[in-house]
Amino acid sequence: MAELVVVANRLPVAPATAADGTVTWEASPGGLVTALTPVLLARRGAWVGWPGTRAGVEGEPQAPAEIVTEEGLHLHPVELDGDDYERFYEGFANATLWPLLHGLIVAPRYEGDWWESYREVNHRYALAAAERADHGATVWVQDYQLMLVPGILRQLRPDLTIGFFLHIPFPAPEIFRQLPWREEVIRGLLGADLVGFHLDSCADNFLELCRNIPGHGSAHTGLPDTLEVTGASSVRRATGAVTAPDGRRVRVGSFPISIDSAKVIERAGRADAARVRRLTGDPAVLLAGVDRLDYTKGILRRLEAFEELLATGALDPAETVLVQVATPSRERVADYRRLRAEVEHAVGRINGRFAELGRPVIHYIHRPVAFDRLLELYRAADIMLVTALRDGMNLVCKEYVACHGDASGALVLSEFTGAATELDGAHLCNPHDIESVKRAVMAAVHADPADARERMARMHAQVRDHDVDLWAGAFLEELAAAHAGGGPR
Ligand code: ADQ
Repeated sequence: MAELVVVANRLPVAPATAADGTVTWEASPGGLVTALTPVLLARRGAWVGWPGTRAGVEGEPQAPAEIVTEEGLHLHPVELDGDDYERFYEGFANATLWPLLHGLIVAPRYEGDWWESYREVNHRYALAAAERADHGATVWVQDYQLMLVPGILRQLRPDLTIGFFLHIPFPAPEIFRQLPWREEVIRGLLGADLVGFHLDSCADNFLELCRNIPGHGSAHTGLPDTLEVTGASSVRRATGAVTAPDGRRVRVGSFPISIDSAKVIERAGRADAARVRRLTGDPAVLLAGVDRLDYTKGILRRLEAFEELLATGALDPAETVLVQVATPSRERVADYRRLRAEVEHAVGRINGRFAELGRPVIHYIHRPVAFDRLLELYRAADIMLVTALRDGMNLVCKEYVACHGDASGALVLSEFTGAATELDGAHLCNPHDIESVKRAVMAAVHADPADARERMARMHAQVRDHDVDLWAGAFLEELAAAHAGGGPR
């Protein structure tokens, strides 16, 4: 039995099938697992999540009941079959909640059978966590796929300390209130002792929503009591608290996530940036974009801004290259298929207009890329373009900044990313406004070298000093205090 259980949509593993058909489950590294591994090992931890293959689907490897990683982490697969995958994952999580919580960039779909599947699958995750958790254990639930889990767990296991962290934005209450099942989702979240967001603004949106839960009298909710910011650190603590329908005080706070900064800095030191510059034809200006191919990331508008800068001669097509890595994502969801077609159409059009033989102006990669290859690209890029229309935090810009400890490079950053509240040396832009994106790119191109170095050095220090360990530690510490003490300190 575990003292600490992490519940996340995915387990940090992926199946690898050898030539003879044997399947092994290999660790898929990421910031979250890196940060949580030491605490999980120290606290007889367990991780509950979906292994990434659909149960009962021919040709997809089936996970065993438990996977123990090389480091000794105990992983407990939750099964999703083909129907669950379509209705819970692609449907309610990614075609209802994802667009709703990102503020309606595309229209959310409200389908009753997706919601039924979401409830049912959330029960499954909660039961799996309840089975693994020791008496009085801590359970940390991650993200929008599992917003009902804290409430279900609270009913199953009142002895637990339960935390919830949302990795994506939380919108203004009037947007969230569109959701036909809003009361149940809010009640689900209020099963936690602590509900965490990246930003104060998201925590405030949630508090505001809770003050006016439709169908609940104000007697059931409380006003936020304090607005507390600890020290100069960007790891903030409880911004407020609300009273759950069962009378418990639930703390609400903001905890901006980060990356494994030391590891990225160390590996970036070995990255062969010259290789990337050579392969892209040694351009005078190398721009880069690295995103999941998702409509929240603003890739299309970014390409259009680049096209206009080439067309007007602000950027010289003979001297400028953009590398756009767009990782395949949610490819069966209609809005993602449409986006891919639009992005690839734009890449073709722009290369058709401006490329020469052997010299495309855009190098487009639609595949996962090994992390060391990404680091090479980050190291090589003169300007990183992070122009998301909305993004909870955005780790790509933090990875880029971590790679520029020598103070080279520049960051063009959307003001609608969480990271914009922390990386104050970026050239900020409004990604909905193509002129603003163009202005930010040209400001980065023409920046005074001393100013550019000072900006990057400031951002590098921020990311170096605020890593994902600090984030995880701050959340878990606040969670323990919330369980012990109720409302904000
Ligand atoms: P994402 O939307 O996935 O995360 P982001 O924070 O930028 O966005 O993280 C992407 C990660 O994937 C980065 O670590 C990046 O290196 C990696 N990656 C991107 N393309 C890749 C490729 N082709 N090959 C390999 N790796 C690739 C969600 C929220 C964010 C929030 C994070 C963490 O949407 O706002 O910052 O969770 O909370």
